[in-house]
Amino acid sequence: MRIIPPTIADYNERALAAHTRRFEFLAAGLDAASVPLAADSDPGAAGLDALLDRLMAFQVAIPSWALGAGGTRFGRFGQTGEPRNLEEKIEDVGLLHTLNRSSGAISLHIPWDIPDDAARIRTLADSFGLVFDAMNSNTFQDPQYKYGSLQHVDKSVRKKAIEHNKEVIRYGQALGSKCLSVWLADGSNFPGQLNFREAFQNTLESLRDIYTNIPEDWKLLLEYKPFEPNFYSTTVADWGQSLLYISKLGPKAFTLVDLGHHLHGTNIEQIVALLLMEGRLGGFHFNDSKYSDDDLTVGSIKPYQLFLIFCELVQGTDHTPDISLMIDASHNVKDPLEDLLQSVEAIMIAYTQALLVDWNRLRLARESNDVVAAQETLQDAFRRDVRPLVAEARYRAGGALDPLAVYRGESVRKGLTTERGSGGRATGL
Ligand SMILES: [Mn+2]
Repeated sequence: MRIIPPTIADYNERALAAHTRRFEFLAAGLDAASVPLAADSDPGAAGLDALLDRLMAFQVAIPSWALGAGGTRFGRFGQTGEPRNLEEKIEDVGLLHTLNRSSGAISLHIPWDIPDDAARIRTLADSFGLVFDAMNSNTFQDPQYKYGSLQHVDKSVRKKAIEHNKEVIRYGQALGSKCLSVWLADGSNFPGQLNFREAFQNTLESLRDIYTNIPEDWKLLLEYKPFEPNFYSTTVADWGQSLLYISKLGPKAFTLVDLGHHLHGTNIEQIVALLLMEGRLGGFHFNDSKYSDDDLTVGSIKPYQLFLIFCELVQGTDHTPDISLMIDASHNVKDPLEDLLQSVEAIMIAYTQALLVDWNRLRLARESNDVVAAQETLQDAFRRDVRPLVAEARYRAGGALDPLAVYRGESVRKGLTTERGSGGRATGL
């Protein structure tokens, strides 16, 4: 199912007058305060236009495993019209991108989404304006990985996991990806089960073997997670451990931060700041959580944390560091495509708010230890309703002023169900 530009234009036309009122009101306020971003933007662009250009250029990758219903340990409630193969997953991401113009990349997971005919898959993705973001390997499902993969005490199991990662790189090269993303379930459930030092050394040796196969213009991203599926120790448990591995690997290795992979109360924005400072932040997995790795819709629980993370991302000399940004969420009770539209919108809002922080005022407040002014400065930006700016950027890029309204108005899920049936199940966990 495709949504064609004239359909979007129809919806936009009906919403335009109300949108223009809201946008012009907000823009007038921004002019008065002068958009802080203007200082280091393209000199030819006015402040507001430069801001909108940044929003239009900003893209978030959609993972191929997020297009069907997720599940819990207790049950899974399937979604009708789920994509039955990689082609249909690409069509779904294409649909999202057509609506919001900010979902222009797809991230594949091997072996769930093997591109048998890479040339054909690339052509299909290209027809939607999609590129291939990070390739994700999987060394946690095969029965041989019961006691770990890259850390395994048996060299033949380590070898199998290494070869799998090399295969994922080859698939990625055929698709034009530039990045291998590694998350390991390796660890232990009980004290005594694992020799921590040997597990680390085995993992490092395995990663080194994989690293020698990383092409020159590629990155290797190493994701960390404190617990689950193992509940006593995890072999890449936190950002310090990830940084330790990648520092030993070389300049093409980077840490990946998944928002759900932290213990309660962890200051994620500080981790982001330090990894950026060291030039070792390579990727991001966006989601939200109340308790742990809940994989809920981005911005649904802790939008202020998301904003503070974007404040770190946009600070410094480079507003758009070359990092891989992806949503990594699971949809148990929502239509996955609606959930993804909400997640991308939340990311765009946090990004816009961060761009609107008065960084000069914040610096002065910090330098004079004016704690109140520092907090006020950040919250001035956070409490601003920037949705008309995000909508305007989407509109200028050819997308829908209100993507969800078009999605629902066009009964997309019903259309997908008619096309694909109601019994299908997308590959994934
Ligand atoms: Mn993740």
